[in-house]
Amino acid sequence: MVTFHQKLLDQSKEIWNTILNHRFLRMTADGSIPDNTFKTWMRQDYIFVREAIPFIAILLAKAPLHLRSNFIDIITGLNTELGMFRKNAEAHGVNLENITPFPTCHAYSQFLMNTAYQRSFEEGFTVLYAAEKVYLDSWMEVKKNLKAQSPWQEFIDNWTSDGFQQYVDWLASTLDDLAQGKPAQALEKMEEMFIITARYEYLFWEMAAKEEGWPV
Ligand code: MP5
Repeated sequence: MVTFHQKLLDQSKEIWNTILNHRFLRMTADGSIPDNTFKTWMRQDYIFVREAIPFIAILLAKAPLHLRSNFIDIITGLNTELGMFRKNAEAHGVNLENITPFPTCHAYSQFLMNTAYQRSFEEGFTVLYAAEKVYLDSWMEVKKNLKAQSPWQEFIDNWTSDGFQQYVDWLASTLDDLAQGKPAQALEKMEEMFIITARYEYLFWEMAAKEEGWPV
């Protein structure tokens, strides 16, 4: 039988392929990415990771008891990751003070908050799985096609580490457990959240590649 997370991945194959072929990832792998483009991503993702902490905290409040300590660990991990961003920002002369989210980063962060507050724990968990799985697969794609050591190596290593892979595997199997026995209508909502998240992930690479900004 196909597991629930596998079904989600099968349903979004086309979106996934489009994400993995994104020029941001290709240019990062072959070393042709302009510094400013990568730094744009760095600033925006710093905001995203920072805003992911309250998203996880709200999910923690809704989480079944046996998942609480996992959620505490996720928050700690995000906090550590912010330190990695600050360290690399300093090394590359990127200012992380007074940065504001671009439209896509803003909308995606708002979507996280709205999901955590308004939707079921299972739907929120689906969003978390989708976001992490995209990052694992995206950075794996970069690693696979890497031409030489990258100036952005620490980011590549972060989301391709054994620890991160194990975390994403855990998310997948926990999602399968959560989906077990749920009515079709609840599963459909989870499927919808998965696709919306994957689409936001595509937009996030696009935002960085075109250095989006606000038109006015
Ligand atoms: C992640 C991220 C992965 N950092 N940014 C986006 C836009 N999507 C997913 O999350 P984490 O918590 O950094 O592993």
